[in-house]
Amino acid sequence: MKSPKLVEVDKSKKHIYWPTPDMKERAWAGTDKIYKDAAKDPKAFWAKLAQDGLDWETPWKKVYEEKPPYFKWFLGGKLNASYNCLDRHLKERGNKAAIIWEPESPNEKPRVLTYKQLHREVCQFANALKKLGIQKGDRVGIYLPMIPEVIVSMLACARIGAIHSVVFSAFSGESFRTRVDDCKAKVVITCDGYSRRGKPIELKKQADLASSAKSVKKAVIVKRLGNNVDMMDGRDVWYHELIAEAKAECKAQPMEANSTLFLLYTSGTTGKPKGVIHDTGGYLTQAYWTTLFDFDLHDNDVYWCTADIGWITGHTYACYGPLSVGATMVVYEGGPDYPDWGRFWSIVEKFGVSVFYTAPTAIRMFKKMGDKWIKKHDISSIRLLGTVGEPIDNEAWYWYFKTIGGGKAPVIDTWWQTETGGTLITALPGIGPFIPTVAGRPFPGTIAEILDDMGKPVKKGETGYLVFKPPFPPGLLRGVWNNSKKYRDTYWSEYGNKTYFTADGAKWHDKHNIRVTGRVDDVMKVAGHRLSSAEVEDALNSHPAIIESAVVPKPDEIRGQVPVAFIVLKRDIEPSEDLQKGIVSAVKKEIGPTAKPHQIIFVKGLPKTRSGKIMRRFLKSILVNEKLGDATTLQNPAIVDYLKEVVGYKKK
Ligand code: 6R9
Repeated sequence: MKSPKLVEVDKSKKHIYWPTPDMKERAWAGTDKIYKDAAKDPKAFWAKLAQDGLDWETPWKKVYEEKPPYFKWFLGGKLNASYNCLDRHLKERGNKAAIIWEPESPNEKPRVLTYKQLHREVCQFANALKKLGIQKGDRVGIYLPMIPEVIVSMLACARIGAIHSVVFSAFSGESFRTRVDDCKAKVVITCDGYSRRGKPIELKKQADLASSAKSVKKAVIVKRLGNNVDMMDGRDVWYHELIAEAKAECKAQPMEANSTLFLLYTSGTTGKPKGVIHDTGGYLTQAYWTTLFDFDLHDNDVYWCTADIGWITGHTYACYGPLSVGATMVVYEGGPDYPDWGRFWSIVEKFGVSVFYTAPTAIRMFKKMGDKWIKKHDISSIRLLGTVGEPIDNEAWYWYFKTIGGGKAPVIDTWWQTETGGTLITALPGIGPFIPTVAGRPFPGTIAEILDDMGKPVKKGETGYLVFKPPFPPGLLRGVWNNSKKYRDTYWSEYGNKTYFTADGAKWHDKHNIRVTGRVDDVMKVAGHRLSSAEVEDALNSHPAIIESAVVPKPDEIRGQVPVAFIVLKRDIEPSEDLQKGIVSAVKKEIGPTAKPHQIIFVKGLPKTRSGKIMRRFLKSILVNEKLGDATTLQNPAIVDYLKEVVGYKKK
């Protein structure tokens, strides 16, 4: 295949690449007529996609309905997500590999599950869950590393109409417990342990914190590491024993399109993570079509999304999306640097990966480690590259395009959020253009706008707030578990209840294409993972030596941003190195390693408004030597000079 062509350099000196004729030809979406047609009647457009892409048990009665800030798609229609990911492929693709699983250790053999085999195991585990008392609508907490059983567990829940809540396995046991408590999970699924960079992690021990929650009746344990674990009588059961005695047929439960498929907890601006609710029909429609269009998947592709299943990217693009289109996907258990920095590229070579989807933080890391790791492997099978998680900078974009893609694979920069369920702004591979740092166009049938403070659309080149207008994308969240106030306040209050607020800044690069500049609230992106100031502050403030704290992001070359903590100690406590270490490890224990403050600055006070709100933006600016805004609204303006001195602020 020929390279995408660099045809123009526009006024902003950005290089603009367009797809080659053969890219256009192979693409599911190859002309921009699709945007025009979709814009004419977005509801009809999505209805056609839902019909063409998915198998429905019962047709819907109404395509779309709005009761702001709530909305529904495909009302009355019934379908099952697990059926759409498995059963319907059996006839034509039964023996095609659904999952190629690569274990952490290169010495351990990969495991391939065909669609038939995956279907069988999902049915067995679904039957087992039923036996354990799980019914339609019940919640199941999943706390597993990247092993096939995590996908089996999700699909088994979906099959019987249970709602899964997956928690990232590198989060602490406390984090898992909080989420299990919030959704009152009846069953939790975890494993004995797993290995990370060759070191054993005893996951069951951490999971026990959640298994002892009042709502939990049973804990299912997958045997992965083979370490000794204490099994609690009457509560803990082995996964393999359940599977061994379960029947291999289990009818998929038809679910109303708007019934909840899963919850995924994510950070917001307030302390407790919120359980984002995703529905079945709308979510799956968007997952299916964005996977097909964005990555232009065909039957001979080997697709690899490197995201962990604990994030939305893992849910949509390492489970529901690729499986609903019948793709072959690689699932890798370990990290990018184990046993060395060539690991990802050895996997690409080994399985002939053709579509590779990762995050800017990983791209920057690979770039830093040097091209020698890449040169050791033949990665010429790659024909398309994806990126997600944060804005990608020019240098990282070019490095990715040239070194990983060999200058022939387009870089598909996909903007989206946990809340949007699937990608919403991206260039499509058969349509383009591909412009470094510019995510691209709103997906066909979705309506994005960029507004100023007053709610007016901004002019080209001006930065504003990215929002979406009705009809809302079918994959958009349907609520926050147990907290409709949070749902309204977070997403539907900035510009009223008919405008979805993303909390991202953005600008129009040209008439169609959007450049997303990043978050505008107190949520940071640490190595692509969302983390709120409030969450880390909560963890800090529970430390006995701390009175109060403020956490702000600082730019970091590799991780994008890292948290820095300003801490006020109790009166009689002196700062010390030991105390610092103790504080860092307390945060790690409470939340997990991503949340670890990179730097701790002990101060005697924090900048506050008259109503007592901490003004984090002052701390942020002081940290990066930025010009400071108006300090007159502060309760304690003198604190600013003091903080400048402590931090070593240079500019005026
Ligand atoms: C999928 C995911 C969402 C936030 C989002 C934005 C940032 C994601 C991006 C991007 C610029 C991209 N973000 N993709 N910014 N360009 N291609 O990352 O979900 O973890 O919920 O984070 O990530 O700030 O608001 P989530």
